[in-house]
Amino acid sequence: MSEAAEQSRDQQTPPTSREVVFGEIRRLGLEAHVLELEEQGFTVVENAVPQDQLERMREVIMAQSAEKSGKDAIDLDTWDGGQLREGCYLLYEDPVFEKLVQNEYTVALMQYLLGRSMVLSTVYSHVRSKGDPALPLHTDQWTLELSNPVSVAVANYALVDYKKDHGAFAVVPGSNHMMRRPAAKREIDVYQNPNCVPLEMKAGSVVVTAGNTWHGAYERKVPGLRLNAAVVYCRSWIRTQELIREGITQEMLDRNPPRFAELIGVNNFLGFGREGPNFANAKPLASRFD
Ligand SMILES: O=C(O)CCC(=O)C(=O)O
Repeated sequence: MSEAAEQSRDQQTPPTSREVVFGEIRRLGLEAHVLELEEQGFTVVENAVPQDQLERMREVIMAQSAEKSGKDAIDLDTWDGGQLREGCYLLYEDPVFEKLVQNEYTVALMQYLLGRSMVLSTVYSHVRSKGDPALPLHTDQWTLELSNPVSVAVANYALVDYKKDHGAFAVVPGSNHMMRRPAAKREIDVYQNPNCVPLEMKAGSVVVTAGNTWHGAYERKVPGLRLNAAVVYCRSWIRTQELIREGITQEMLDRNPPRFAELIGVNNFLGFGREGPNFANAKPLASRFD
């Protein structure tokens, strides 16, 4: 083959997954975050979400939470009326969450952890108010066995400033290496576990956590609300937490880039009916894209 033909063949060859995944990590300057994910099991990216997006997400979550909790209105800074319901199925609540699930920092780190064929599992909000108990340490990998590489990972966006006594995210650095879930009471309780630390981060930051890392949340001890957006991704063969693929509309697909459809899992050939599987749509699962 001539040099030109070889060059042309090379130009036509799609990049491998390794090239795409690490290319994105380098383009976004996330190399140190990848190392941190390996070493600590989590990493924080600051300023991952702009202010206007934060505000819209807070509005939508509070509206859903108030409605489900049977309250007329709830105030972010002053709420002191007890426990409130979570926000969930948020992808279908407002297009602002379509943007969130495609956040380039998160997607780059998630692709590193889960491969490019990963799918979205849930877009959820833990709404913490005064008097809510601490959330015990746990892992998010709900499959029977923990694994490394992981099969599940979560991006927790801080939608307000996080402080320990305001209900901050809690994590045990390095727990990803233990390859087991916390068991004893002293291990599970965020206040009793001596290795558990609060992530005191600014609104707009995201903490990406591997599925085998122990994490939870501290109690909120003051009025007002601690809001997050917990966006979970998993490997394409795992059952998603929310009915993500089932809820998608053509309008949503039309207004987003093709990568969105892949994340939603619409190209996943699993879950077919009488019409049979559509292997043509399963291309993203081919080896160069795993
Ligand atoms: O409320 C929190 O910050 C904890 C969230 C959490 O545990 C999770 O997303 O799995």
